Formats: sequence, C-alpha cells, structure tokens
Amino acid sequence: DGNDIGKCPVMHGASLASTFGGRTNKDWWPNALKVEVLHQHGARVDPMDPDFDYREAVKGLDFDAVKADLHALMTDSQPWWPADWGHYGGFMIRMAWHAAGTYRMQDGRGGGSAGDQRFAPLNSWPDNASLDKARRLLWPIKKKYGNALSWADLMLLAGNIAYESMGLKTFGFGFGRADTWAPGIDINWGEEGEWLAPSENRYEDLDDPSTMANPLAAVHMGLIYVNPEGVNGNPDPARTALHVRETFARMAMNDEETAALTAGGHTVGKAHGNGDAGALGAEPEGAGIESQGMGWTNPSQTDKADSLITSGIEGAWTTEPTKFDMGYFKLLFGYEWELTKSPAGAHQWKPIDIKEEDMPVDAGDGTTRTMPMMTDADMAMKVDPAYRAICEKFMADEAYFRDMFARAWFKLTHRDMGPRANYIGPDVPAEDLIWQDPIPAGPTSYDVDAVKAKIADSGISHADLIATAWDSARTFRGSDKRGGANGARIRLAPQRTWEGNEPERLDAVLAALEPIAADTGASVADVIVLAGNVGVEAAAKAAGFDIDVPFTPGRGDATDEMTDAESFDVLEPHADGFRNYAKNDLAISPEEMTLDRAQLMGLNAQEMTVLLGGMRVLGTNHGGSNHGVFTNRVGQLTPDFFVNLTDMAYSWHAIDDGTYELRDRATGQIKFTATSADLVFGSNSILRAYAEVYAQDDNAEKFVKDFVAAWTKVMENDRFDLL
Ligand code: HEB
Repeated sequence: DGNDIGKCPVMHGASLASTFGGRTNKDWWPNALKVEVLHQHGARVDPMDPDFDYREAVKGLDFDAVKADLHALMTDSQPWWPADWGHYGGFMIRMAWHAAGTYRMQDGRGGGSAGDQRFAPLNSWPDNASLDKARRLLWPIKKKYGNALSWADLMLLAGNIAYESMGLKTFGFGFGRADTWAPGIDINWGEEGEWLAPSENRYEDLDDPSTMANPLAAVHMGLIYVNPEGVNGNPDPARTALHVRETFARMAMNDEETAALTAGGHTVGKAHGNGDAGALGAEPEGAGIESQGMGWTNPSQTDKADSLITSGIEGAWTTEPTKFDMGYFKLLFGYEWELTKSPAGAHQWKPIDIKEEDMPVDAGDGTTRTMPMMTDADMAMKVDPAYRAICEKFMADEAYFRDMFARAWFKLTHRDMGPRANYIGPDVPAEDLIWQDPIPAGPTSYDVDAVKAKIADSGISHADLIATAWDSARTFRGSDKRGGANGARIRLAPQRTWEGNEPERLDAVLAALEPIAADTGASVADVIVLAGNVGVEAAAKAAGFDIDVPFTPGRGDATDEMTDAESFDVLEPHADGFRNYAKNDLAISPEEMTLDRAQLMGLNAQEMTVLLGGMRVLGTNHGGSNHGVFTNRVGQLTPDFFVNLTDMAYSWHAIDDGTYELRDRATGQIKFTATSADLVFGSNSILRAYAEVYAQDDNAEKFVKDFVAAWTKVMENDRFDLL
C-alpha cells in the first residue's frame, strides 16, 4: 500500500532501472566479450547537430584572438587557485603534457586528441591532481569560442602558448582534435584495483622494465609515467632511469627526446607539497556534489600560491621558473644533491651548499628565497650515463636544446593525430616529420576502368586480390590514425615479411600489380585497393548481385626513406580474425583479438560481423585454412557463413588443438571446422543477434550491400586527404 513507498526508499528507488545500481551482465559474466567497445561515442552521446564537423568549425576560429586570450590568461591569477609567481605557464604545460602523455605506441590508444582528461578515470588519476583547476581556468576561453574550439585542442594549445609566453619558440601547432563526450572504454589502463598499487603487479620482473605488461606504459595505476620518488617510492636515480627509458620508449620517445622533454618540462613551474598532502579531499569523480567536479580540496589553502598542494613534492627546479632558459641544467649539474623530504613527507633531492642567488623566490609573495629541488626522475638525467651525455650536449649548445625540445614537444602533443593532412590552422609546420608516416599525394587522373580490366586479366585469384587489399588496409588504427592502405607500405619493410601477410603469396601478387601501376599511372596503393574491389565485385556477381564497390583514387606510394620501419613493428597483426589468423603463442583469445582489431578499425558490431562472415566465404583465410569456411561454394559472396552457423542441423564440438568441429547431428559426419573467432558469432548472445540478421532468408541482398559498405569503410579509413 501507499505507506510502504514512504518507508522503503531503497526498493522504490531500485525500480529506477539500473541507474540506481543493481547487478549487471558484466558482474555476472566478467569474461563475456566486451562488444560495447565497438559502440562508443556517436550520435546518441554527441550533443552537436548531425551535420556538425569539428574540422570545418575550427577552420573558422579566430586563431589570433584565442592565442591572445591565452597569453592574457597566463598572468591573470585567480584567488581560488593563485598562480605561482603570478604565471600559470608551468601549470598549463603539465596539464597539456598529462593529456598527451597517456599515449602508448603499442595500440596507439591514449593521448590528447579526444579531450579525455575531462572524464574519469583520467580526471581523477592521482597523477592528474589539481589539473581540474587548470581546466577550470580555461573554461572562460572554451565558453567564448564554443564549438569552434574543442577541449582537446584547447588543452594542448594552452601548453604551447604557455611555452611561448615563457620565452620558447615552439615548433608549431595543428588544430583538429574533436572532443568525445564519454570516456573511452577501449583503453586498458591496467588491472589493479588500487591507485598507485605496487609496480610488481604489472611487471614480470621489476628490475627488467621491458617486462611491463603491454600495452601499459606507466609504472603504476593512475600515473602518466614513472614514480617521481623512485621505483615503488624508493629513491634510486640509476634504477629510475631504466624505468624512465622504458615508459618513454612506449610513448615512442628515444633517449634524446626523453631527456629534452624532462629538462624542458621542468625548466618551468614547480612541484606542490608545502603542507599535508594526506589532508586533501576526494578526487573529482569521488567528491561530493557541492564540489561540482573539482577534487583534492585542500583545507589549508589560502589565496597565496605557496599554500597549494598537489604531488606532495615541494619546490621549483630552476632559479627563474617562469622563464624557458638553461636553469635546469645549471642547477642539476652545477650542484651536488642529497636526499631529503618535502614538508609533505615526499622523497626529493636537495642541492648541497646552494648559493643564495641561485635559489628561486617563493611562489606566493616572491619575497623570500626558497630551496629548489629535483625529483628522482630528474636525478636520473644526471646519473644515467646516456641521459647525462645528452644533457651535456644540450648544455653546450642552447640553440640545439631549444630546437630538440620544441620538436619533442610537438611530437608529444601531435603523435596521435595521424598524418599531416589532419593538422589545421596557421601554425602547422611545413616540414615533414618521419613519425608522421608521410605519404606523398597520388595521381587521380588515370583511367580507373582500364586499371580494373588489367587487374581482372592478371591471372591472380579473386581471393588473393581481396586478401592483399585487406592486408594492406587492416593495419589502420583509429587510435592514433596510423597504418592503412594509403602509402602502400605493405611493399616495404617490415610489412613485406610479416607472417600475417603471407610473404610469398604477397610477393606474387605485388609482382602482378606493380607493373599495372607503372603502366597506367596509378599508384600501387590505389591498384592494391582496386584489386580488392575487383575481387569483391566478381564474388558478388557470382552470387547473383551486380554491385559497384565505391572507389576514390589519389592514394600515394611511400618510400623506404619516408618510413621509420622500426616504428611499424607495433602495427603487426598478431591475429586477424577476419582472415582467421592467430599466432600460436598469444595470451589473448582470437575472438578478443578480433574485437580489438575491429575497434581499432572503427567498425561497429554489425560491420565486424558482416565483414568476417563475408571474408570466410571468399576463401581469404590465412594460409588457405578451411576453418570457418561454412560453404561449399567458396568465392561467391553469400551469407552461407551465417546460415550454417545458425543451422540446428549441426552440433558443435571442441577438439584438443583448440579448434572446433561442426558435425551433422543425423550422421555424425564432420561438415565444417572452426576457430573460436568463428563460433563466437554463435555463442556470444549479442554477436549472435547480428549473425541472425544475415542468416535470415530476407537479407541476402542486404548482406551483400552491407559487406560492400563495410569493406569500403575499411579501404578508406585512412583517406584523411579527402576530408
Ligand atoms: Fe613533470 C611538475 C614528475 C616529466 C612538465 N612533474 C611535476 C611534478 C612532478 C613531476 C612530481 C609536481 C606536480 C605538482 O604540482 O606537485 N614529470 C615528473 C616525472 C616525469 C615528468 C616523474 C618523468 C620523467 N614533466 C615531465 C615532462 C614534462 C613535464 C616530460 C613536459 C614536457 N612537470 C612539468 C611541469 C610541471 C611539472 C611544467 C610544473 C607544474 C606546475 O608548475 O604547476
């Protein structure tokens, strides 16, 4: 009766769907495939109008006005978060660095190009303490320029302008990072359930930093890179150096870039630990509603900058922390340093017998001189022989240091934006940089139909044409927009010899296609894609459907000189469910690898399903295996994969080598064999729903159309030159 409702708010509340709580499928079946990673972002979460295109909007931005406003902001100290020495430069740089610094090259995920720092977990990572205030300081500028300036661009631009305002000529800036509206759920930040859990959790052997679990690139859950107090909080600069080296390598930085970044980063600003770091309130995501998204409330904060607490480490690195100068080297190498503790109890290093005039003034009033400091990671730059040699080179040549730093900073803040074609605005540098995987523009005026005719006559099987186009395109990853068919890097090292590309078969196909490119004036990259299209069109025709696969010419051919071959190792597919391929020694199941690849290729579950089922009947399996080839008319683009997968005439049996058999229930005869990357489309209840769509009697034509659409998407994923 009505009274019970008043007495029992919990039961009443629980009727509000699962917004109130309640156990979810993820709680019941934690091992189920996380298909939802394919359905992030998009129209349901994006508040912009359907025709809104950030890349177009930002072209209309008043770039000079934004930059002027940011310059003014740097020295416009707010009492609710007073600027150290009256300048927010160091603070803004740390925000930008932490936005970009989550990038890891193994899967290309992380990085600053989506504005993810606004959302949990990043907004609440212990390493991002106080950066909630940095973003709030930027809000008036975001509010003023609105849709024409994304948070993602603004956060990184703020770091750039901070450097400019402190005397560094930066290398340039590219706009064009569109915001997302929910945190990315495809990123593996680690498994620990505790912030800053001991590093042992993520290494096989903590003394061998290379054993950190991939794709992770930080030593603790909740950190950007290394622990500033030393490995697991135990100071030892030589040991810390090894971890600095590994974590920065995982963000694609070599020793020189790492030393430049660390020195150039800590040339400005300060660390904040002049008080009890343990007294700070909850992080933003865990804080009360009245905190309005801010966290780490400091009960003893005043309107003086020297009251701010962030990391618990206290002090500046240089004598003049609002200037980009050589002060970092001067102090680090000019003095001996000894271990000490900050007022907050953090381990840090202190100069021995420092001269009064080398001490920075206090960040609050600027009236008294204070002790500078070095973190364990800074000491690593002096103690490690390789870093030391680089620093000595920098010290001897300031112009060289400035240039190296400016370039490393540009790389840091643009690494995940993909090719130069994606950079927008007046400050885009003209120089091509090797890490951008440059691709020359390709010809567009050749006769496409003539090329297709030559391909059809080449004697290469449709399956090989399709497989080669697929292999060329499948390296694309939306995470950092690397890879893809443009550039035809499948001809070059290291891709040419990847096991997944079946090098011998690839050689034979390229030997037929390269002369066609030479004869017709098309790029090899275009010819490879066209070859796939020729194969798909023929397979559709064999199934009774006349369909044109859309094609846009203009891909270019990269050369070895334009290719940092080593940097492509991370793009190697160790598994590709679409060609039913998986290396033997994988720790991750083939179906999870398929999901991961589909997510990187920007496919949704429907596209993944139709592509995989279609590829099976085209005979494009790696090594010609028959697993998942649920058809007796290979080469015709039919929905047979789905029809047979869902046919109750068969029973399914796991056999010892990890594969499966489909047996005729009546006779017991083996009809087909399969891998888990096949059968997951029948076992996972969500994927099964999509498989049923394509098994239905009424959807044979839809299947062909959807296959062609998804195929075209994959072939054009990297055509940023068309945007
Ligand atoms: Fe840094 C700050 C650590 C790198 C930039 N750093 C900081 C701090 C710490 C750190 C602890 C303090 C915070 C507070 O506030 O408290 N880092 C670190 C480490 C590393 C680093 C460990 C690795 C090695 N950084 C870096 C880089 C950069 C930087 C790379 C850039 C480039 N930082 C920075 C800045 C700052 C910092 C700018 C300041 C901030 C302010 O001022 O606020």
